[in-house]
Parts: sequence; C-alpha cells; structure tokens
Amino acid sequence: MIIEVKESSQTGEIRRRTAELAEELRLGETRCGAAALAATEMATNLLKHAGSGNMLLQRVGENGSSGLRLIAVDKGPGIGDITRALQDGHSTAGSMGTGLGAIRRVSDIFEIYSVPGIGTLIRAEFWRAKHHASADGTVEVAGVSEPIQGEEECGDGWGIRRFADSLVLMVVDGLGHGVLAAEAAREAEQVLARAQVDSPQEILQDIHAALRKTRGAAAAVARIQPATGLLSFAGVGNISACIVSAGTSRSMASHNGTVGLHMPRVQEFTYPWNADSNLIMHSDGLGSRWDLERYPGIWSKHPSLMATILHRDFSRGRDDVTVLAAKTV
Ligand SMILES: [Mn+2]
Repeated sequence: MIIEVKESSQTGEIRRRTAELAEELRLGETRCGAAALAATEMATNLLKHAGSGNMLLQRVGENGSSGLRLIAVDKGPGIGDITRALQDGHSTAGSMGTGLGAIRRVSDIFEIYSVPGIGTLIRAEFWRAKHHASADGTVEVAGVSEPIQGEEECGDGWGIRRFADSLVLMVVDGLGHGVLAAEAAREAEQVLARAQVDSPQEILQDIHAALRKTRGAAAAVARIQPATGLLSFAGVGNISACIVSAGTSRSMASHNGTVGLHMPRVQEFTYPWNADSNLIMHSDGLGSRWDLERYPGIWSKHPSLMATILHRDFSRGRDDVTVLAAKTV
C-alpha cells in the first residue's frame, strides 16, 4: 500500500500500519519494533526535508522467507552528501539527526537513491529469517500495484514464478476497476501461481480459460531465461512491456483482444536478455512516456526503486496502476 504523507499527525498512522504488517508477517518482536521505528523516521524525514511524500509498505517474499519492505519517496531537494547524512548527529534541518543512520542500523537491507532536482528514495527491509542477499546473476523482481483512488480493491494484478531455469512474470489489468476487475485480476494471479509450465503462450491461454467467467482483462506474460539470454513474451490487450538499459529501449508487442472474452491465436515473441537488461511491464494506469534515462544512476538500483519512481512520476491517476521491474542483481 502507498500512503501519502502530508502532515505530522500521519506519522502515527504509518507507524501503526507498519507494526500491524510486521506482526502479520511474524517478524518477531525485535524486528517489529525496528520496522516501526524506521517507518516513523522515514515519514518524519519526508515532512522535514521534502514537505511531503509517499510511503510504500509492502510484504515481500522469496524462497520461503518473507519480509516487509518500506520505501519513502519524495520530490524534495535530495541529499547532497549521503555519507555525511548517514552519520549520526548530522542533520540539515536542525533536528537530532539520528534519522537516516538509525534506519540503516535497524534494517536488514538499506538503500538510498537521491539526486538533486529529482528527489530521494529510501528503501528499508525487514526479513523474518536472516535474509541472504541474492546470489550474483539472480533476476530480482519488484512491483507496485495500487487501486484507483476511492477503491479498496485493485483491478490490476501481477505475479512471479521461479522455475528451474526461468523466471515468469505476469501483469494483468481487469477491465475497468473495482470489485469485478479485481475478480479477473485475482483469477489470473491464481493461474500463474498454479502453472505447471513456464511457457508464456500456454500460461496466457490458461488465463483466458479461467477468465471466461469474469468480465475479462488485458494480460501479458514474460519468461526470462538468464542462462540462454532469452526473454519470451506474449500479451493480449493494453499491457506495456519494454526491455531497457542505458541507451537502449525495446518495446514488446501485444495482440489486440480481451483475455477471457475474445483472444486471438497468441504468438510468443523472443528477445535478447543480458545482465544489463531491465524489464519494465505496466498497466495503462501508467503513462507510456516514461524514460528511466532521466534518473541518473538508477540502473544500479534495486528494481523496487525503479518501479516506485515510475509510479511516482507517471501514474495517470485515473485508473488502477501496476508497474513491474525486473533486473539482474
Ligand atoms: Mn487499466
């Protein structure tokens, strides 16, 4: 969930929701306390340094372990000297200055992206078991998926599955928004969760069959095979997918149609994938004119920061929105 932070009374709400999520994830008393502390500091920093911003609270899971991800994102002036800002006692806004250093100290994973004129993103994660950093060469995936303002349920959805030699990613956008769109999106997520094969074409056909009883959706499935350097893609309807890296961008083609209602014979397309490739997939709640080149240094950052900054800057604001980012770490 993403919460807009505009006034200091909201820091209590951020703390409470973080603590609730940490407890649901059974992170243990120490990590629950640490997460609540970090969330409070992050929300306070947003107000202090940027005036306002967004807090993303998200459960994340990988290889049987689960954790809590917090991302604070603002459009403030940026941190000029990150090393100095991380030292306890240093603050440019005249406070105690323990904020950033404390967040880093209590979190299992900590990352900053800060550029003057663009703003600051801070990621702090808390894991149930000791989180082992992903082995080199692993493709990591992160998503941001938020309902249109005023709706409880998100009519978009996404999912990932890891197979022996491949990683499968899906984005789905149920027609319209609200409960009926959400029903189609949840159905597609379940098909991916149960999939026995990693073929995008077959998974999309299975989603089509499962969505016949729903109002239908746009959906796209990508399979990354790091060892062979290939990405296969199949999509129907308005899901955008693009392989980007510094200086290059390649859009992938979807077919016209509506999954669950009328789907053409789906063709699968194959593209080259390498260690510098980044996959961005998104629903039409995100504008199509995004460009990661405008964020210096973003290529070396975790995919969750890419997804979050695209969501911040390119959400259309009149639909559910989902952004998925994948890259080799
Ligand atoms: Mn949509």
